Amino acid sequence: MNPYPHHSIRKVIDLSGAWEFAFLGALDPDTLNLGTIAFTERMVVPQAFDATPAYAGKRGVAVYRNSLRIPAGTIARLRFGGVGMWCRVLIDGQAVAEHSGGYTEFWVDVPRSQNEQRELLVVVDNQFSFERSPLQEEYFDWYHYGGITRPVYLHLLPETYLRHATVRVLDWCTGDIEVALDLGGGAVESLALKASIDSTSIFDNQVSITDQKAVIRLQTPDPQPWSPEHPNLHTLHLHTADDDMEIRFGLRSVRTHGHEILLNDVPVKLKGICRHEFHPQFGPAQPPALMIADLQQVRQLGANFIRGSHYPQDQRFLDLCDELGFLVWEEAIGWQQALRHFTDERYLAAQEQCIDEMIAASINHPSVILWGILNEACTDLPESRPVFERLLGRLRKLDPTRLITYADNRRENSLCLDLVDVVSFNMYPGWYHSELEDVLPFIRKSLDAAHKLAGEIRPFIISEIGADAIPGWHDAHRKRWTEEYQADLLQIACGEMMRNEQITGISIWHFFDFRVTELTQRVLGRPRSYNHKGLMDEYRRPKQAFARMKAIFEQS
Ligand code: ADA
Repeated sequence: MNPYPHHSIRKVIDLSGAWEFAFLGALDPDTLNLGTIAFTERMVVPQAFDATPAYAGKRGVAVYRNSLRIPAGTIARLRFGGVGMWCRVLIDGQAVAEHSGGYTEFWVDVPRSQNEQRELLVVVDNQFSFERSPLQEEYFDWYHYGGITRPVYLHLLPETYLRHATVRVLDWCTGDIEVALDLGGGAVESLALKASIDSTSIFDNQVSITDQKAVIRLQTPDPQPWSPEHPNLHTLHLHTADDDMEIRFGLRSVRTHGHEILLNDVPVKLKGICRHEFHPQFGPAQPPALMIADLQQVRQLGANFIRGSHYPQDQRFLDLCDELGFLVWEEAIGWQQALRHFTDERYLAAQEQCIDEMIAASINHPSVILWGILNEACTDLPESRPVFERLLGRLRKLDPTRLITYADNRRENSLCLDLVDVVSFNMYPGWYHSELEDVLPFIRKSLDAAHKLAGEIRPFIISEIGADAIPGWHDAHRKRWTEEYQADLLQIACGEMMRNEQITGISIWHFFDFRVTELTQRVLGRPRSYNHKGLMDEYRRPKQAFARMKAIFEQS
């Protein structure tokens, strides 16, 4: 199951499998003597090495080794789906790239050589270091794993190749689209290009190229709109003399109207969950079987919406959401950022890179309807507003076709709510404060605040609400930590969401229980070092709340 874009002419080698591996311990990756490493072990790619028994809980430097066979003098690039948390890539002992931020896709150019047998080394570091990995810190409320956690592919390329293509839907009814092409390799002034949609040839012409870019307009034959009910996908096949690229796209529009989100001009209620990429045996390196199993259970829940919290998603998961008709909120990484982050230019540059990489990878997924940033940052402080203007502005500039939002927990004290298309509040009445009887008034007060602060009526999402429940803990008192209390609280929240037309949606925190940080000041509220706000336990065994929410979501 390879992520789109696909290729039928271009040679692409999937490097998934058991790579040579060595764990070197907690040292500085700049002090490595790579020539002395004994690769006595194996580690599967993709996998989080610290989700395996031998390295559970370990933090340090690991080195992966693989060999590449590249015809002499050929241009080649490596496509990494994601490496946690920092990595340095070396070819034949020469450092060619570094990357931090474990949840975004990145490409590495392989230096050309007359040798056909090449050595690939990936030095990975899962130690927290603001220097090396400013986007991931130990205080976040999820466990940060290390390793090559998403697939790696080797692309063998012609002198001029198709580097990236964006499909922009101009009219979801007529199927009128615009395709923006980026070329790589040798500069050209024109390119012989063929294009077909769903195997019908619709373009065969010379395209003029400026600065390695070109834009063409195409008409989808037999246009079929994409929607959750009918997730019709069209396949665009681009073809040059010696390269090709196959992209899928969906004919749909998403916009707001007052408190409504309109999908193809029809109001949609977002009934969903927040989902980390996590499993006890794989960490964030979710096998396709797990992705499909999770989506089966999203469907069983009667949900149509997934907030990919709190970082860019695996492209294969988004491909499945496209095919199965789920609506997705995808966000750049963030967790309770403070002023020390917002006054650090390196941090802000790293956030911009995360946004750029997220949008470059996900721009063609019809399932993604919302872009987000910076979960629960300090939006009550004036200094945060320019940062939100800068990063939200970047989202808008890179993709004016989708809605933008962010999850705010400053709520009535927020200074940034007028900057988004959709106002989203995280709230925990009845859990961290107040009691069950306060949940409904709190939701209604929050909605009023959102309307006042946003300057006008906008769609409003409860982007997080929930309660911890220890799996299997039932008690006549029905108090905190019981499955009953969690279900009682969520029943109030989801019932209000369904009844109140000014609440456009909900993403319950959380789909399943998941491992969190082991920092003392946090872990004392997290039995077993787990966050137990899941509707299911970490092995996806439903708690009482699952059935209770299903009954509510399935109401018309
Ligand atoms: C916050 C945060 C989540 C999680 C949640 C909780 O809203 O966004 O990641 O930590 O609280 O369980 O307390």
